[in-house]
Amino acid sequence: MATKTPLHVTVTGAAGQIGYALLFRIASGQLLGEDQPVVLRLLEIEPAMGALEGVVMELDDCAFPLLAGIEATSDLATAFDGTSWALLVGSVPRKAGMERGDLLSVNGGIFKPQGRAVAENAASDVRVLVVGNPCNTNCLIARSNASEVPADRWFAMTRLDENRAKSQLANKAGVQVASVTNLAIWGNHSATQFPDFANARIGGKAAGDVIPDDEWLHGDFLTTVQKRGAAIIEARGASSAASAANAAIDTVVSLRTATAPGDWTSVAVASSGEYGTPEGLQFGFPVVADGAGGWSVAEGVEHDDFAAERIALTTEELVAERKDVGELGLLP
Ligand code: NAX
Repeated sequence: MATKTPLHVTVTGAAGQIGYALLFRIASGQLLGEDQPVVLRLLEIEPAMGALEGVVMELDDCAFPLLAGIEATSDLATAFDGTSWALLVGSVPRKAGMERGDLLSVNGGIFKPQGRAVAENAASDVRVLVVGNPCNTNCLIARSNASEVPADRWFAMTRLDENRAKSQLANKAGVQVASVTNLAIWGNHSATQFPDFANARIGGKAAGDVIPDDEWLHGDFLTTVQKRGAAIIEARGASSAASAANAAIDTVVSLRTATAPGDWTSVAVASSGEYGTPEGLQFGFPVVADGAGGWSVAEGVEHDDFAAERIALTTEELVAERKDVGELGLLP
């Protein structure tokens, strides 16, 4: 029997498709461990409260031994009260005809107050993972409006891209995906991201030595990973949900447990200027976790001209997004 004090976990957009794939796994212990009871704090907008009620009924019907309570609410203060992990999933996806500025503006309206609500209500050890797109800049908005919460507690999700890239490399090499390590996603979770195949390793060897197909690595591999989200929408008629929920779980587990020696994990963090990245951007880096809640950007990763050009492009996009949301008055 679990004897630990329950930790509160907030999920926003809890009645959405990622929420549906995520909540049951959190309640079963896959997020914080099999000896850690959790209280789920579920945020939705008013029109989705009915659907959320149904999800809560299903959670009840699972009789999860670790689920110590459920709070379903449309009130920000209640949703973030005492929370230790806030998974910000709910956002408004880009619709046909929407310009980037519209998207940033609509979502800024969500993430600015949520940032404040985290600062005012969360537990002192709170960590925040933003999944809702555009996740890097949404995270930047929330973090910038919550200066009481240290910058190193804010994360935006690039792990789905890492997992996609590892799977592509493993399939091409004909090996198990677990043998692919050191796969970093640099920059923005968008089509400009750079999945760094040159520093990836397969069974401990450089990926380029195991897959001696430069044309594929520089071409189809990159575009497949960058456009995987669109390919899933095309095939499924709906965007990635189970794989996104899985990546959110992977991100949290990788941040709270020690990274294997020599390896790293992909997550977008507040840049302190590492690798020449402008300070303060929420930027995808290779990250090493110490197992005690701390993390650092992996040092000494080298890039050739091809990689440097790609990283410059994704950096430019994030700088432009920051400028846009600044002009919209979303950054203090
Ligand atoms: P859904 O549209 O199924 O669910 C979103 C839910 O958020 C809805 O139930 C909606 O009512 C709720 N919501 C909207 N505004 C809210 C607010 N202000 N407060 C609380 N809840 C609110 O989308 P879903 O497929 O679950 O995707 C959620 C987000 O994840 C989207 O922004 C999507 O683009 C993003 N993704 C991010 C990924 C990543 O790797 N970072 C990959 C998957 C996904 O595309």
